[in-house]
Amino acid sequence: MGEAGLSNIPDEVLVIADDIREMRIRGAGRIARAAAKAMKIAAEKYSGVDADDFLSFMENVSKLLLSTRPTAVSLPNAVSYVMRRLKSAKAISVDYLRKVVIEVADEFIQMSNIAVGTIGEIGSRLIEDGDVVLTHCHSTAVVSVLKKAKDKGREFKVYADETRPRFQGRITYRDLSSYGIDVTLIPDSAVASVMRKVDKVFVGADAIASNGAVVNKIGTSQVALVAYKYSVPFYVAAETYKFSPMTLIGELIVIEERSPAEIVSREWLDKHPNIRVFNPVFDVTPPEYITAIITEIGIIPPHTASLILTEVFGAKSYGVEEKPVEESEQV
Ligand code: RUB
Repeated sequence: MGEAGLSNIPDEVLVIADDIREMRIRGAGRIARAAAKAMKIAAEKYSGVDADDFLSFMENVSKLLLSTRPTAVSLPNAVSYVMRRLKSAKAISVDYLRKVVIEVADEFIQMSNIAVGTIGEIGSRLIEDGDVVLTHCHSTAVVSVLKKAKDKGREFKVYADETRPRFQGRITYRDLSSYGIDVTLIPDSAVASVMRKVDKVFVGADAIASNGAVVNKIGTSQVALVAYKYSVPFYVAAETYKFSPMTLIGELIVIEERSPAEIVSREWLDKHPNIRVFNPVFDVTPPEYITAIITEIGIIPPHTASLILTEVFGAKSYGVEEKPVEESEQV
């Protein structure tokens, strides 16, 4: 977005957008809640009086938030959750529209937090005494499952892989160990060698396509492949707003690529200017490798993802303009 579009966006909103882009706010669920919070702040701080101007201001805020990271579908889903209700509200006054944004943003945040708690409750039922669990990256939904299992007194151990290059596995380690869960950090390269001791794998999701494929942190599909080879159940814990409605109409999920400096240091890059680095930060796990997806509305097999999409988002909610075919093509 050009400077003009940013000029009247409040600093707090710009800071949230930057925090998402630079991964100080990360993880699909937190990104979605932060986006909703940013929209609420934007509405609260808006000082104009014209309802149409308010709408274009909120469109600009949406564009800014959507430009931060491309993969986690929770972000556009959160933004359109608010924008859809704003657009369908009667433009009585800016005060009224502001109230709509604030209420709907709060509603999304609350719904999201409840979903994570419900997934924890449902997912914890899959953990049995003596289980050894493996997880990849840092997922609030997976942490919720494991903490809930601990609350219920289940005795289990966790392997958290490091998740290079950004080491989100260390966040998982800290979260779980501070909760009294028996957790061991392993390098990503040790996944195959520990898998024979593992009973269940749990990972989160950034996006779920209508065919049940799961997009999550780079390395997830390798973990899934190894789990499949050793017949270890592979569970995905994901709120329903991680399902991508646009995949139902053929849109692909964009896999974010980040700076080479996340893989090797800037100094090293300067010394080796011709080095080529590829840093995709998510990958796609096909539905064949996924045992089940744990959502807040129940545990579903991956191939039923399209039903969740039509159930939760409604058949006509994908933002596709309805157009008849040209007259000459009509039958
Ligand atoms: C985070 C990541 C997480 C999912 C699910 O990637 O891939 O596994 O977002 O997390 P990044 P949650 O660190 O690049 O944002 O369950 O917290 O939504």
